[in-house]
Amino acid sequence: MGDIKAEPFAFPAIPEALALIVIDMQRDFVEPGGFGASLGNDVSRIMKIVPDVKRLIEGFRSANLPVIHTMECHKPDLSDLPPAKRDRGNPSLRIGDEGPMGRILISGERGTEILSELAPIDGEVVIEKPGKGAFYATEFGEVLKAKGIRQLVFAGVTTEVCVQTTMREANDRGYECLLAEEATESYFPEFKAAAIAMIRAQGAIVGWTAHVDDILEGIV
Ligand code: TIU
Repeated sequence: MGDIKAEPFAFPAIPEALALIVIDMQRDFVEPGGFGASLGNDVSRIMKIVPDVKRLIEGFRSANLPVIHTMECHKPDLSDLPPAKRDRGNPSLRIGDEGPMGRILISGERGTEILSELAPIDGEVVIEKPGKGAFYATEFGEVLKAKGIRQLVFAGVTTEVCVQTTMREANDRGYECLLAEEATESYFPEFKAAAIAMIRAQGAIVGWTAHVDDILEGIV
């Protein structure tokens, strides 16, 4: 392992410091009847990245590098759901309401699960987060510190909401962040393109971006 071909310049991968962070690949964002659909979004766009996310997960597992999953979800009693979040977006179903896949974005419900194709395996950390960013009100920062992880490769959804929020939180905490372009998606193609452009602008001001093939080639 060494440099990974990336934009705006090569990403200096360090094997003992690198981990894959898979953000919120949950049924609620991908399948009809979930939270993403309740906000009026075309969720079919998201399903198309599943094979690339899967390739990336399998590559990290084969290279014996950590894979950490996150889930956006709330406690059944909604004690970690600020009214400002519940009231937002004028959705047909609000967080905590009963939908076709159980209660929307609630821990333990069917719709809140990670897609079965991308399910965590034994030993992989799963971070349940009430916010868009993975550091807020979670053990994520402590887990990274305990494992000596300082470089984060990001996959998951949505690019400009939970992925970008977490990348920005990580960047400010001193982590080097690399976004896998084909393994992330937005409900809005123009937002994905803008997020990728702004992350790597100004000399990687928030981080790097790279193609999945180049990341997989770089981690062997
Ligand atoms: N709505 C949207 O684009 N995203 C979210 O609400 N959460 C995540 O990005 N996971």
